[in-house]
Amino acid sequence: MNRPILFTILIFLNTFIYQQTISAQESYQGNNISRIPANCSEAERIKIAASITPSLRQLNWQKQELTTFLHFSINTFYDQEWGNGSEDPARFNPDSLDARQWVKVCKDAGSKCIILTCKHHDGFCLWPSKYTTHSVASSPWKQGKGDVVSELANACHESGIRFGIYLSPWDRHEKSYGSEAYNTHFINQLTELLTLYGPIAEVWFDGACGEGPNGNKQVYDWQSYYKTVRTLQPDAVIAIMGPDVRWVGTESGYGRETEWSVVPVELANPDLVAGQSQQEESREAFIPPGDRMAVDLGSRNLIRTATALAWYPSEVDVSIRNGWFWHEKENTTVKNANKLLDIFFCSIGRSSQLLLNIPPDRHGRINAADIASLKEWKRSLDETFGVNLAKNAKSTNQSSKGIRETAKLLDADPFSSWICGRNGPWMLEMDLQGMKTFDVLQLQENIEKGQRIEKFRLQALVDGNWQTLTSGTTIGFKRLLRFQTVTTGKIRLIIDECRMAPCLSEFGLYKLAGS
Ligand code: FUL
Repeated sequence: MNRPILFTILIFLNTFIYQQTISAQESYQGNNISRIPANCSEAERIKIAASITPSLRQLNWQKQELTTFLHFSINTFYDQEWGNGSEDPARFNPDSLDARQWVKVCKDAGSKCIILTCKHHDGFCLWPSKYTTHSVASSPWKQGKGDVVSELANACHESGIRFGIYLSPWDRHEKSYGSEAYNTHFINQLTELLTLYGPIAEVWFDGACGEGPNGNKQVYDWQSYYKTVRTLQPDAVIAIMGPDVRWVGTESGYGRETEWSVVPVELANPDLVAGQSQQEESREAFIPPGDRMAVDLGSRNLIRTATALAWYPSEVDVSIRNGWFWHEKENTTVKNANKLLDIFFCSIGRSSQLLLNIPPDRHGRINAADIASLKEWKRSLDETFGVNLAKNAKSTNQSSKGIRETAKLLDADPFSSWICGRNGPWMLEMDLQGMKTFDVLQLQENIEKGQRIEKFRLQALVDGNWQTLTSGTTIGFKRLLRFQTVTTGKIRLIIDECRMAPCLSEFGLYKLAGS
């Protein structure tokens, strides 16, 4: 063919493909809930499960990987975790509150979103709510003219980090709590937060309530709360007591080894979540062995009896300290970088979002002890994940088409995937183009196509024998596995079980910093 014509055709095709890619992203809708017809066959049921995908807001949330939680309020000044609502606002007086410092610390640690406890269970509001006097407006801080929510929201928007709100449904100060009038009060406060502070990425409704048998019982109007969020901030995910993000079931920082984002729809029922949430101030019940971590939420066996399935991904919340709020005595027991690294592998590396709490102190600043741990943690993460040692790998067991598609596993794009046939097991053999030493495997599925992989293993050719380095069950958005350090030039990934064809999007091999 004449060269200029060929060139023109190529440019046309390129532009066409590029536009297709752009419009595909813009028009992404997701199909995050499906009914399962009665008498559905096993194969149809699996096909339905494999075709459930995140909504756009869930997809954008999942990409964040790390969100930081800031527990800061009147409790900070009372050295307590749960206030009873009788706290005096006069005690709230940080002398050098610096929301920009909070944002810098969180951003430097790799966080993409910050959630602030705008109102904890004691009812004290960090913004001057029109609907109560129990707020910063009654405090000496900035002569009652301050607004912590506004300072943080502005600092977040300024630096391009997303902003989320925690608003406790349980309110131990508000007199209307326990009556229908409280639902109106709650929606009024929610409306203030959703309209006065720019874009909100996440709304965190806590399920905790410690009212004993003689306490006030509030019948929450969840549907109206959700409608308020959807109307005023349609891009925000509603977490925990909400339909978009599921609490993992522990506050230890360690998610499930087998983590399905596709689960029976009943798991999003707020009454069920509330029953499992904190009922007393002590947190001991929320760390192993007393946590609420059912091992299996989405296996074939479990979904066999489900009537509807939903994309409902998990969030792992954990504090960098023992408590959620800042306590001076905990300055010396901040989790160190190694502990945070372990948590990273067992939360983000188990297809969950990590919601890491970093509580500002009484000055209104994040303490040096927390910053030191975070810096060291980030340094070791950057060192570990800086270079994908498989980046030049070439597949050795596929057609030339297969080789091109292997490149999609190495392009750092979690939404481009390796396409393979329907029937397994599936094997990808790769030549690493030289001897490499590594001890971490990273796998990602293209969740725009669903979560499908159920069982996989990684092997290396060592002294002429294929040796299994590690194996696992689910992958989801991201799976990280550590294993004994190995040096090899050839590896293979075998996917033994999968719901329909695998849509693996990323493959990485790394060497742990300092190992
Ligand atoms: C729990 C609350 O009771 C704790 O105080 C904290 O806010 C944690 C994140 O959620 O349910």
